[in-house]
Amino acid sequence: MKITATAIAMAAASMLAVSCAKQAPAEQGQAASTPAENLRARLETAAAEGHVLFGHHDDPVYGHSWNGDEGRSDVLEVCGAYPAVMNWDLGGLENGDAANLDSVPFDRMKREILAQDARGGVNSFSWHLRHPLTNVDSWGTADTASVSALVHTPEGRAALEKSLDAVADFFLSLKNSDGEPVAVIFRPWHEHTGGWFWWGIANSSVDDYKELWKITRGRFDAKGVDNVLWAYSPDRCDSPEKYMERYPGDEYVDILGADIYHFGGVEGTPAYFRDALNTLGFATREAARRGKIAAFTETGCESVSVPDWYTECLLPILSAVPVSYVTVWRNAHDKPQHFYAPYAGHPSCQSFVKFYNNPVTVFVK
Ligand code: BMA
Repeated sequence: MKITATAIAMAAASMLAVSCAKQAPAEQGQAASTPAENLRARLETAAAEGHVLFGHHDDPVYGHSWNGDEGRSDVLEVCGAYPAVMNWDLGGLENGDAANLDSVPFDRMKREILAQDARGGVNSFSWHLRHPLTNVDSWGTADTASVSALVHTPEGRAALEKSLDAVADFFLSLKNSDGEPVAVIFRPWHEHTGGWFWWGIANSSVDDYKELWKITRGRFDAKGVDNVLWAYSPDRCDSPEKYMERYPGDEYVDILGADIYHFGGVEGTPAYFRDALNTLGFATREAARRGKIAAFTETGCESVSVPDWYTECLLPILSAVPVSYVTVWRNAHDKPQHFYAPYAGHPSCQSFVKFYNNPVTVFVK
């Protein structure tokens, strides 16, 4: 039988009930679990049982050859189920834009987040934000003091906090039909070990990067945001020291992840395996040592150009490292080669259906 996220959620809920029942009377008086703690338990259960939730960026709002339709998803059209994780990007929210940097209207995004939550799925967020002071986009790396200006000057700090408040308020506004907060994963300041974002290695000292995280987390905590799990997601790293170099600390992070893409087609396969297994090895070992969750936070092979990529490349990696979820990037509607999940009719559909049917992977109906 195909494992669904709903089944895992039910198992996790019953596990929580058992552990609560075993608590000593003094402990029973403690506050109930937060939404984030419940999501953490679900992800831990998935990994402990050898399951990996499959995720796709912007899955139900556009696909390879459609945009803005309702009830569609390239993944659904290929395998009959939705991804268990949907990733969204908040870039633009900090400026009060009505749509994000890829033109996804935030009101539609919010509707789909709640629908994903209602079907037992999980929502995760990246943030390609504009610089709070200079308004350059995430890829604007000319200013090497771009992080320092935010964490060390009063104007920078105020601008940063304004941007953070927009995201914190968005998360606080996510309520299900019973009025309960919807738990989500937030993955700010991602791929910082690369040099392509203004918070990356070329634009931030180690200490300033950590400070950025601490301010971010502090601002959310001050607003009482308790429905967020925090994910740390470097790009590929060649040593455990590099992986942990800019880790802000256990009190700020719940999920240790890695963003690693398959480049260079078939010839790039050995490098993809090497980098993914190495970096996810660092992530999973550190996560186990620190009582954290591990995840393959972003991956993919553009155009799924390697035959049977899902069964020949991704599945062996997911079977080798105990990650709780994996997310592949988006199927752009306006860039014909820019897609990471197959769409109906693509040659990799058969491999994707095998990937879907494998007992390791989790989707939602
Ligand atoms: C990149 C590409 C861009 C997109 C950006 C932010 O990887 O997909 O087209 O604008 O992510 O989502």
